[in-house]
Parts: sequence; C-alpha cells; structure tokens
Amino acid sequence: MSINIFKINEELREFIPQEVIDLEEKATWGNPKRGVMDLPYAKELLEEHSLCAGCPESMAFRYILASLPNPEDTIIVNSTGCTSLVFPHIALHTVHSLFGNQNAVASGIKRTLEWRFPDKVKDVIVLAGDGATVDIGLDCTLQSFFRQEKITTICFDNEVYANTGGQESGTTVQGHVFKMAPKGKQWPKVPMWQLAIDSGCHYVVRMSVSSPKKVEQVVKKAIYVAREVGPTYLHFYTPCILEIGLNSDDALMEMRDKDKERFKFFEYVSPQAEEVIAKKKEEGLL
Ligand SMILES: Cc1ncc(C[n+]2csc(CCOP(=O)(O)OP(=O)(O)O)c2C)c(N)n1
Ligand code: SF4
Ligand SMILES: [Mg+2]
Repeated sequence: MSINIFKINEELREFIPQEVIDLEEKATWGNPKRGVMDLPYAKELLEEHSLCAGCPESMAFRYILASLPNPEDTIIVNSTGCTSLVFPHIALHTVHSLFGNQNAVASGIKRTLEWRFPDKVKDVIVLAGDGATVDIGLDCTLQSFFRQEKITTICFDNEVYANTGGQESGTTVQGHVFKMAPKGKQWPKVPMWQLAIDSGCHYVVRMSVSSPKKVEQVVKKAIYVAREVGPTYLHFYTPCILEIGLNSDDALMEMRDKDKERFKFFEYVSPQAEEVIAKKKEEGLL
C-alpha cells in the first residue's frame, strides 16, 4: 500500500460500512507484482455491487482490477451499460463518458496526462460493453486505433444490450432471439478482434473470463504494450445470465462451454509488442 488514492474522512470513519473501509485497508496498490492471487485477501469491488448476482462482469472486474500494474496512476474510462454499474463501488479513478464516446474521451485524457506528467507512467483503459464498443461507439473505437492512441480497450461482450432490457447488438450470434429482438438476428457476429487487428492494434485477445490467471496475463500484456507501442484490444466473453436465462451459478459453466467454440482463446501480437512482452518477462513482471 503506497499512495493514498482512496482515503476515508477520519471524522466519518465510524459511520462507514466495513466493506468500504476494506477498499482502503485491503488495497494492493503499490505492489508491481500484484495479481489475481491477491484476491482472497484484497478488496477491489464491494460485495454489494449493483450487478445481478453471479454476473460474470463482476468476476471480470475483480480480475482486471487486481491485475492493473499501476493502479495509483490508472484511469478507467467507461460507458453507460451494465459495465458502468460497478464504478461507484471501486476505489480507482474512473470517468463515465457519454455512451459510445469512450475511446475519444480516453484519447484526450491520455494525451493530456502525457503532456501534464511527462515523467510519469499513466495508464488509460477503456472498459465498455459490446453495444458501446462495437455498435454505437464503433467510429470512436476504430478511430482511436487508427490514430495509434496508447490506450487499452477492453470490451465486455455479453452479446446483447443488457442494461436496456435485451436488444440485439452487432456481436449477437446469428439467429439468436432476445426479449426485444423477437425476429432473431439476421447477420453473423461481428468479429471485433479481427477489426482491431486490421485497424492497427498491436496486441489483441479474444477469450472468456473463465480463467482468472489468463485474464491477469492478457491484461498486463495489453497495458505494457499500450504504454510503449500503441493501441491494444481485449475482447472478453461475459455472458448476460439474465438475458440468456441462466441461474446465478451457471456463468462459469457457460463460459467454459464457449471456450471450446466461439470464444476459443485467440491472441495476436505485433512484432513491436513481442519485444515489449519479452522485456517485461525478463523483468519478472509477466
Ligand atoms: C447516447 C446514448 N445512447 C443510448 C443510451 C441507452 N443505453 C444505455 S445502456 C445501453 C446498452 C448498453 O449495452 P452494452 O454496451 O452492450 O452494455 P451492457 O449493458 O450489455 O453491459 C444503451 C443503448 C444512452 N444511455 N446514451
Ligand atoms: S443484466 Fe446481464 S449483464 Fe447486466 S448485470 Fe445482469 S447478468 Fe450482468
Ligand atoms: Mg452488452
């Protein structure tokens, strides 16, 4: 625990729930080797968050937050959707942008931080749903890749607009019916990971979040590569158990199932990214 980025007002401490105090006292900030192995002892996200019980987005959030190499100097930019519900329940700097604008906002923040703090490492990460990343925000997403912004974009793909009650998105599977898409999707799933490669990302991964250790590895690689080379993109399957009619303890099974088909692990590494990853491995940071 090094830098106080989240400090409870001493005069109010006696009225603050223990969970919120834990966010301060059990944080793992300042440890460059932090990771998902800390999770049993650390507190990254309040238990009483506002996602549905068993929602894989809450698992993904915990793994990602535990894996950030530089949380004191990280800003997470998010967009409206189920993804955005957890941000009031964590102890990191976040910015809520207009739906779809997240990569444009993140680009501005990254450039400003580089100008304002030239001697400091500041990581900027976008975390948004498939509707925000692939549909309504696709222009902003791709343009940030074309401009080679040094940011990491993470898409939580639950293959639906979940927060607004179940409309189909570009990442919905062909033929799938949702409450508010009764005719079934006409077109195949948009392969966003391939668009990311074709648009200039240097490190791209598609996978589910069924394996915490794997999430840690790819998050760290994506952030290190973004710092030194350019845009990186992680496409995570985080199924909406509510909209596909599963119980709260079914998410892991659903992800493991899809690990064998449309979310089979896929990783692209550009030659420049290879160099950064090799260097970080030598430093013992990966
Ligand atoms: C500019 C704008 N357009 C539309 C909306 C309505 N809206 C809020 S959440 C949401 C769906 C988000 O879907 P996704 O990005 O896939 O995230 P999820 O809820 O599935 O995690 C939409 C369309 C909005 N809030 N702002
Ligand atoms: S509606 Fe779906 S994506 Fe949203 S919190 Fe519930 S399970 Fe998660
Ligand atoms: Mg979605």
